[in-house]
Order: sequence, then C-alpha cells, then structure tokens
Amino acid sequence: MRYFLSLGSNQGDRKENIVRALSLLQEEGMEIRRVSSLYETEPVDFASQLWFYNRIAEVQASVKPDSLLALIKSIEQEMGRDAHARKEPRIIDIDIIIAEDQVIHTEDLEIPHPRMQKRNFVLVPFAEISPDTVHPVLKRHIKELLEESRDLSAVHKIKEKRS
Ligand code: PH2
Ligand code: MG
Ligand code: MG
Repeated sequence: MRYFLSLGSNQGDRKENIVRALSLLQEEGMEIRRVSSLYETEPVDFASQLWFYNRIAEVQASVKPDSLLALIKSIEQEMGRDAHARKEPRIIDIDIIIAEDQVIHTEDLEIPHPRMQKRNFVLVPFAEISPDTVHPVLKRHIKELLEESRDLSAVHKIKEKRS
C-alpha cells in the first residue's frame, strides 16, 4: 500500500530527528519512495513553542495501516518520545496522512488524517511531491486543498546543501 506520512519535530536536532525516523522506517522494511523538502513551520494549536521541522514522505509498504501505526509508535518510543505528554515539544511525531483510498475511523487511527486539510505544514510539503493525489473523502486534489486552506501559519522551505 502507498502511504503518505507527515514527520515533525520541534525538540533537539529537528532535522536529524526526521532523517533518523525515516531511516528507522526503512530498516523496518518500508520503502521510502519520495520525500519533500524540509520546512520550518510555525506551531499550529500549540501555544508558544519552538517552531517545527516538517516533511512529507511517500512510503510503499506491504503492511496494513494498523501494523504501520504499531511500527510508527515503536519508532517514536525508540527515539525517546514520551507517549503520554500531550501538546508538549516532541522529538518526533509521525502521522499517517493518507493510505490510498482507505477511510478508517477507529479509536487509535483516523485515516485520512482528520486535520490534514487545515494544516499548511502538511499541505505545502505534500503538494510539493504529489499535488494530484486525491483526498478519498473530500474528493479534492492536494493542490486544491492547499489553495482552499485558510491556515495562515507560516511554512518556510529550508534550503539544503546537497548531501
Ligand atoms: N503537529 C501537531 C500540532 N501542531 N504544528 C506544526 N507546525 N507542525 C507539526 O508537526 C504539528 C503542529 C500535532 O501533532
Ligand atoms: Mg501529529
Ligand atoms: Mg502523531
């Protein structure tokens, strides 16, 4: 299944945390197909915190969404995220944004991510790598959701040297 994941960090070495999370996903058998640029983004819903680094990754995986979620939780834990702290600065947050045409509402998992269409820190990097992906419920392209977004929070692309 083809997934789009959002990765975010606003604690510690924000760039390194996102790079490490992607390599841990890869070590667990996820195939990283594409990644967006890194963006430095203003916190949304979190009062007065450090700005985040965010990135979207397109991942090919044989596992179903619930297994991918379990893997994500174990990686977040391995990287030192406190699973109980809510709305606190976090070393890493990995969210499943879209899983093809799947629509899932369980206690643990909501796909598509319920707030993705309201968040520039998701829509801007997503539109960079896959503007024509269709939201399976809203039936809109990512680029249309971005055009229609009323989120005013700032999102700045990080210029990276080639590595
Ligand atoms: N994640 C949140 C809430 N707010 N803001 C930014 N800029 N980036 C995030 O990754 C983010 C957020 C909840 O997970
Ligand atoms: Mg999140
Ligand atoms: Mg999360």
